[in-house]
Amino acid sequence: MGIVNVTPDSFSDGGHHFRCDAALAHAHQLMQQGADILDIGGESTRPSAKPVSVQEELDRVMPLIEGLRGAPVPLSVDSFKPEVMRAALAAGASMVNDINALQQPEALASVAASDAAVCLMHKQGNPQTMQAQPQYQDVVAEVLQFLHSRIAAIEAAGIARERIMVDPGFGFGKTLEHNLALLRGLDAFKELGVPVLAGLSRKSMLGTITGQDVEHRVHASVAAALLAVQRGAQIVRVHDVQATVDALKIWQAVNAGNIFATDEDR
Ligand code: 7PM
Repeated sequence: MGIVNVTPDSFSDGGHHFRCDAALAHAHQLMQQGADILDIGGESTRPSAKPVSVQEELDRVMPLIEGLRGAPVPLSVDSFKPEVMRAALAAGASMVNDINALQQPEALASVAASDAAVCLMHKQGNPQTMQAQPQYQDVVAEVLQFLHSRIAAIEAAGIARERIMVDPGFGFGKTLEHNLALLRGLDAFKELGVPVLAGLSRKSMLGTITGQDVEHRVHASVAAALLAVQRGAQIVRVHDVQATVDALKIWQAVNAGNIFATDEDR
């Protein structure tokens, strides 16, 4: 899953039209590099980010979704706002990536009224405060428990299991130790019986470990994506599609000749 952010800090200067053209070109580049899904977002979840109005988010995201209509890969809308979900799905997006895991009733209803897929992500707290003091007794068990209960609620709302994927939400109310425990224990999420998505790309946990700033976390991100896939992630949400695809091709080539690999590994 290739990340396409349409925020003023992602494609700076040049005004709205320039930003949209640049994002569209970026989306095409990611598809060429092998992205199987595009995740299109108009609001930064960065802790210090200013909240964006529904209208502003629509203005950012909709031209891109309309411009990508007919693209050969599914389009995911990265939003927790029901209005943005509905508009994006009506314009051809086929997946919702909601960092709130459809806990807002209107968001749940918006997806239920469509036939779109949905990614349910775990977070502790909200983006403004979540990194202040994350606390868990057993982070893997608690995140699993949350995702279990969200899957149940969402199935009860009439959304078939086949449409659901889950995400432990790396960096969302988690310390470095919590993030590492989740990555180490990612295999456990298979028990949920739906695909697992992992988002580690360029995250601050990688900066903490390597000492690299956000512009220089490509290598760490590729390593993290590969480790996540080895532990059962079916989808990795990444900025650096080419580098990640190359790494995964090597992994797949090695696995293809491994008589001990399970079908799942392939
Ligand atoms: C600042 C802080 C900017 C954090 C951007 C971010 C995920 C996601 C994000 C994830 C799913 C980033 C994050 N992360 N959606 N949206 N899973 N499903 O690094 O891990 O992209 S925003």
